[in-house]
Amino acid sequence: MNGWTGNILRVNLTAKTYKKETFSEEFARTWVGGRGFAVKILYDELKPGIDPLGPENKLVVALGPIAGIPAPNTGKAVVAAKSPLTGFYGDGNLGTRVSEQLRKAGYDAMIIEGKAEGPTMLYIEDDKVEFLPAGEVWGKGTYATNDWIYARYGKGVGVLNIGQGGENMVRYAVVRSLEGRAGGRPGIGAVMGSKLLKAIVVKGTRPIPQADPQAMKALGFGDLKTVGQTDKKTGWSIQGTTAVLAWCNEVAGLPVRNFRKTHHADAWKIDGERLNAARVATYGCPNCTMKCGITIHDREGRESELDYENVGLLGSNLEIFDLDQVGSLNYLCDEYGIDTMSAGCTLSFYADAIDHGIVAGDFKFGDAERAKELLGLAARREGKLGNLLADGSLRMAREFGHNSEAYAMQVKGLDVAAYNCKFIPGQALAFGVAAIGAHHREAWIITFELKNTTRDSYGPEKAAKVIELQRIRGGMFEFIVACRFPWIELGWPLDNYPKYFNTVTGLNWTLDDMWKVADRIYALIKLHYIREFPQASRKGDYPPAVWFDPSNADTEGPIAGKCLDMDKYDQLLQHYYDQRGYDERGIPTRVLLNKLGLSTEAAAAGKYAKLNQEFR
Ligand code: PTT
Ligand code: SF4
Repeated sequence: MNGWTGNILRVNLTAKTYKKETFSEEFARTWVGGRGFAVKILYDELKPGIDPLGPENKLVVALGPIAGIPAPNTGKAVVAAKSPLTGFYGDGNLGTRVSEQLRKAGYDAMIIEGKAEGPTMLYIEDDKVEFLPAGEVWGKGTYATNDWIYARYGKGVGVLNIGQGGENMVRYAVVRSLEGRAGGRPGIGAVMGSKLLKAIVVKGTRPIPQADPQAMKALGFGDLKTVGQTDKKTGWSIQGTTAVLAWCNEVAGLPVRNFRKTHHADAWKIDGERLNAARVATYGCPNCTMKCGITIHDREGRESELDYENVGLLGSNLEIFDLDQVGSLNYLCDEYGIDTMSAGCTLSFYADAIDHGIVAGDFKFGDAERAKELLGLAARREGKLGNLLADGSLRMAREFGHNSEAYAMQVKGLDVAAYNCKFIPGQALAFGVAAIGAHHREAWIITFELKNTTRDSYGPEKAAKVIELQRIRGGMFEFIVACRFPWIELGWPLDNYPKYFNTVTGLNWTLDDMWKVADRIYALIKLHYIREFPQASRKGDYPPAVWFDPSNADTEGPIAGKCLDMDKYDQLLQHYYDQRGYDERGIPTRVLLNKLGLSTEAAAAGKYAKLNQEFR
């Protein structure tokens, strides 16, 4: 089977066993890889209602047909499991050498089951799998763990590891890799921790099967060069993702003070220009010629890599405008292995709740030193406060009561990315209907919306754009598995991706074929959600209530007096459902599921509780 190794590695930590399983060509063409493989495997193999932090949950690491191939930005992998934060399918995409090494070892994915007896590191080299003790680094952060691994195996191996956050099952713990990469925002690191799995190390020595390796080599290396030259011409990686901060501030789309405000006079102190001026090094994922990881020295003199989401949610949203202090908070999140975005939203929610007199506490917006202590409490689950913080903003709000859930900035339990949608309806919809909760990965419509449409329109064109972007960003890039930045930041044509795909697989797919797979994946993630939450209604597809609250509107600036309109959002959501072929509750119809080849799943979905009577 060209383009795929045709194998999945299944490891059972309880029994210390492993086996190589094969998959069919039909499975490969239906789900392709990455997110597609992960959602299908988890949907089929997890019983509904299982504890995400129990041994029944499974961790999937999945790659796609172009992952690890020398071609633009293919050094990525998808990590997935049932999420301890949201309670249904969750995943993330991170830069790692695992992409190339696992495929060279002969696998397109691995499934990790059960729970180890004690802290464990998995070492995979081609057909061999070793279960090694990791007690020496249990309790240590991700940097020390990485160093420990490199000292044993050298820097060429693929590594996925967790810090104290994962070990202590912080619900938003991430998986770390390389020096500055992290992924799996919905708590995939906590799932690793629940299995006492400290690290996975992979080394492969075989060629990745390809239909036309010579053609791919010429195409891939040529395009890597062109992407690098284009990046130099545009200068995108000078500021990387943080270039967007100044713009968000200008258009009143920046999160400030738990998203209460949309811009701030001091935002320039933490923008991309300042970051570039403070740069001490540049890092990137494998197979990338537009490396965007910018590090600075934090307040304590450590190297910390900052992206926009980190600066927006640990900086402006906490009203911390000292770049080196934002660097410190970011460093701690990386060291503990917890998601900077949910950590930022959880801390800002806590400060907001104190500010509103809902709870007593000593944390105020702008207090970077206390924020550092709180991150430590969360990562160690220390005391009542540490445990509350470790469970994330939604659970904290439910504990605090007093309608504070309205300003816990999350959708389906996953905290929103750093775009303040107080008056940006299309991006608010993108958060509302993102497959795994409020992740900007799924549809980043904000620039299109503010540059090409009327800001206060809730028309069908915005729903159409969200679907288009979901197919590309949450779909194609997540199942062929490659970084989307060449396309989004440098305008690298999308047509190149079917070209890479066809060259390695020998197939003849168009972008339309890609969209069909994307729609299938979205429908199955939705079924996973509905299976876990049978009472779910369209209300689950709403962004945080505070964005609809006129009393929360800005009092000055470009959107003074404005906020989202509930009735109009409802219409926009209906446009989205209509265009997707979902019913008015946001459930894919039986007709659509049959069309997507999901009739077996449709039949099974009909069994679940309320769906039984109402599924159409
Ligand atoms: C991603 C999310 C992001 S998205 C950021 S910054 W971004 C945060 N990074 C964190 C971090 O760092 N440390 C930490 N402890 N927590 C962090 N949480 C946040 O995690 C990421 C880049 C970026 S930087 C983005 S947008 C793009 N994301 C891609 C994607 O999702 N898919 C894809 N095919 N290509 C992408 N390219 C870009 O990759 P999650 P990374 Mg991450 C340190 O995974 O769970 O989706 O969360 O992957 O390798 O670090 O690269 O302004
Ligand atoms: Fe990684 Fe950035 Fe390169 Fe994408 S552009 S592959 S995130 S270094």
